[in-house]
Amino acid sequence: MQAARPSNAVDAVIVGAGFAGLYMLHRLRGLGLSARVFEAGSGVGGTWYWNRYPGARCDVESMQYSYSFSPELQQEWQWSELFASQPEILRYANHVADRFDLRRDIQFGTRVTEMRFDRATHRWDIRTDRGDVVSARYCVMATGCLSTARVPDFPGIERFTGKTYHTGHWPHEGVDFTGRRVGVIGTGSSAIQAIPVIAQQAAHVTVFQRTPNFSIPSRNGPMTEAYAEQWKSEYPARREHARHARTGILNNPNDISAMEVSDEDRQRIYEERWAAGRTNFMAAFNDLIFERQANDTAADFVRGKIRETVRDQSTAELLAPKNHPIGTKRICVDTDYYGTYNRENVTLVDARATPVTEITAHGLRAGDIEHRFDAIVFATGFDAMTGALTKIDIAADGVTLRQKWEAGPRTYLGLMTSGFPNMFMITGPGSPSVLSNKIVSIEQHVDWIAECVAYLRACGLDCIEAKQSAEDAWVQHGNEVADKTLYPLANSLYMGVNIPGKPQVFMPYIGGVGAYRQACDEIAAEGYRGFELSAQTAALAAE
Ligand code: N01
Repeated sequence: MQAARPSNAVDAVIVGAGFAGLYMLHRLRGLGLSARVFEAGSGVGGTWYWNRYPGARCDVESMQYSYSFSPELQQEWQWSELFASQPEILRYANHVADRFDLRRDIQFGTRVTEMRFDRATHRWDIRTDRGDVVSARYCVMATGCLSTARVPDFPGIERFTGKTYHTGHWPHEGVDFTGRRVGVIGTGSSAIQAIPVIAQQAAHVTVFQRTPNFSIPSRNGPMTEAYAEQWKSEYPARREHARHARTGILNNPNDISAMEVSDEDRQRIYEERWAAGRTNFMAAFNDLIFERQANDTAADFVRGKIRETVRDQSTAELLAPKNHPIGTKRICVDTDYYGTYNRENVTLVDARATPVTEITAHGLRAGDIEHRFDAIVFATGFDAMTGALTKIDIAADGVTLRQKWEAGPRTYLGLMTSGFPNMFMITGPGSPSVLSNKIVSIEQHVDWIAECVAYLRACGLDCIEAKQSAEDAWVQHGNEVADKTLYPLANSLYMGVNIPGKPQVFMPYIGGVGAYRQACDEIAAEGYRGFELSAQTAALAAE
């Protein structure tokens, strides 16, 4: 690889200008470091830049799904709805980029393609698809957990004469489905938000469902001034509380077992949670993700709600999930998802019994039937957690990250992986990431990385690398914690099951955001236990 010219040397390269990359840039600048951000999109916002499908909004309420690092920002920004829509979240990301003058260090429309670590200089050489060659002491992968959209390898896609869309790569100008026959493949969080909105416009929507998901009504509505003020007046305490909560979300947890209460009380509690809406439903009892019997009570309740809502009972039965405990696949939050199946123009197809086998010129084939469409929406998800990292050709000491992670990702704290010094990951596999309020987890990682870099500089050091032994112990700990829960019982993206050939390991850390933060803080306080810290004097002299 051609070496970077000295003028192309920076202290840090950050890959991605989503919520993680933006805050990382702000923190590194605050330490006096030079940094350059490469972003594939033409704007900031990451997941909220790409996922512009109809109905896209966050399922964590806006007062919680927002940065806490700037008291002025969190006091001044006004959210219009309890759960902000994608356009509003994107406006917020743009506001943050402008407010903190971040754009001047971000190069848009540029994808990092290759990274090589040089042991002699303790620096990374980074190449992009635009021909940039940059040298950086540190690389921060702010690449997102759900940024590599995936369309299954259906034969015949190129033959289709209509339009195809992926929810994670939605056209910026929007799509008008008026009068069109639309096929939607997939029933994950994205589809569950998109289907009710597409159905209001399209002539007909046919949904191909392989695995039904549990979904809870969001009960979204306008943000009242009183509600926002209540949050804002207590922000410091509430944010601190969230940082130590299990999911990084204040969700009104009820610290008793579902089996400790009478049937009537349990039903009443579920009814109250259902009426209140949002993912708080899973905090109704403290053992829903640990004990099958407890979990079954919650799953039965939601199945009952589906049967109550959907008039056609064969459709209701198909929509009622039975092959995984509730919450072990990402619980969905919706606006009128189940009710949408009562519309005349919506049909549900069991893609488990009759799988989609090919795309044809005029639609798709599922079982013996050819369904004809003007447009097909792939709501088929992402190569989650590792896809964005392994897509880049990253190597150190002749070993690529793809080779190292061939049998599944291995990290220390989800922050670094041994053998790849000075490369940090934000919300990487092995950290709570997709199981948490992502902004809480992003801020925690960014702060940890910034403090780590400051520590290295204060000590005259320039290199940090996870020790193999520490990584092995963390991976083992992560597996032990996951095995105590019901999560491994589901074929979920957390296990990599949705990608053919991907090793099936439980990727996120499920020990809880608070416990995880405590572990990270203790490790840092003990001089970065489990990491090898060093200085390359020749390299320092050359700087
Ligand atoms: O993707 P998914 P997503 N034939 O992987 C189906 C976050 N998110 O974009 O389950 C037929 O969940 C697949 O079926 P199966 C959130 O973290 C957040 O919806 O593999 N179907 C599944 O139904 C979420 O977890 C928000 O059997 C096929 C669907 O496609 C993550 O993003 C909103 C198929 C993929 O579902 C991903 O959600 C949206 C095939 N060949 C997303 N291949 C909010 O904050 C795949 N499928 C609200």
